[in-house]
Order: sequence, then structure tokens, then C-alpha cells
Amino acid sequence: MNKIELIREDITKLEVDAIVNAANKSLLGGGGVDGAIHRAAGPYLKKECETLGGAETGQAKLTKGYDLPASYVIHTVGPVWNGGNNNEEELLEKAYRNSLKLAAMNEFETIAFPNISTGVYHFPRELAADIAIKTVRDFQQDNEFPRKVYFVCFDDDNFNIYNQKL
Ligand code: AR6
Repeated sequence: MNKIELIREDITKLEVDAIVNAANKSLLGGGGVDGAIHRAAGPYLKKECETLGGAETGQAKLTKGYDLPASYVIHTVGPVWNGGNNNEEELLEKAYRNSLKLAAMNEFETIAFPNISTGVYHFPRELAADIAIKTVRDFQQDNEFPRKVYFVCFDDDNFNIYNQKL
């Protein structure tokens, strides 16, 4: 079975066990995919997020999906790209791995990732895709869950990069 699938979609439309949110440390919403997820989930998502106490870069925390078609949201914080000598690569890997761990612990069958940190956080897209794909493949070797991982690309540039690499 193919356990990785690339799709070009708005992540808020996906009927999966969990979608991952590229959040900021406050976990209280923002722009980009974070804003789209909060708008689609409705105000109860923010209420639950207020109980989480924020997160460090690379951490991941779980909430329900509320009005989303997805059952849950995994909120993770990717690194801001700051030249590449500030642990950015390791922190992006952590964001993916900790999100996958939450999915595994909860026995989620399906999880969908946006291209974390490649928007306003300016992580170079090719490098981000390499890290995302490697981290997911390594995790899948050792874990039964999540059975299926979707890479959700919203912009053409990321879609073309993933299409070529996968
Ligand atoms: N579905 C899927 N992907 C999307 C969607 C969508 N609806 N909307 C945007 N993207 P960004 P970051 C893609 O900037 O770089 C927020 O303000 C987009 O094309 O959302 O991790 C947070 O609160 C890009 O490839 O996240 C943080 O402050 C990818 O999502 C900050 O931005 C990530 O872009 C996080 O920055």
C-alpha cells in the first residue's frame, strides 16, 4: 500500500483523522494555513487552544477539529528560517516527528500535513520538502500508525517540488 500521497487542496476540506496546523508559539491563531484552519473550525477551536498554554518550536499539541471535516487538529510550531545556522533543520524535523508521534499515540489512520514553515516563516522549500519526506518515511518504517500520510500542497511551487521528489 502506498502510505504517502501528494494532494493539491485546501487542507481544511480534508476528511482525515487529523490535519496538522502550522501554528505559532501562542497556538491562538494567525494568518496563512493557521488562519484558514481557525476560520473553518469555528470559535470553539480557539477556546480549546487557550487551554494549551502555547508551545515551543518543534512541539505538537492536539485538539478536536470542531466544524472541520477532520476529527482532530495537531498544532505544531515550525521554525522561522533565520539563515540556517539556528537549528532550523532539526526543529523542522522535530515538528514533523512530534506531530507523527501524536498521531501514532492516538492510533490515527490518516493525517495531512501542510508545508510547515514554507510560508511566512520562509524556510527554503526544497530543503523543507526533503526534511518532511525523510522524516515521514523514517517514521513509517517503525510505526503502524498513521497508516496514511498526505502532503497537502496549496501552492504550485510546493506541489511541483513534492511531485518531483516523491
Ligand atoms: N491549506 C493548505 N495549505 C495552505 C493553506 C490551506 N488552506 N493556506 C496556506 N497554505 P504559512 P508558516 C500553505 O505561512 O510558514 C501563521 O500566521 C502555504 O502555501 O501558513 O509555517 C501562523 O500563525 C505554505 O506553503 O505557515 C504562524 O505565525 C504553507 O501553508 C506563521 O504563519 C505554510 O505557510 C507560520 O508560518
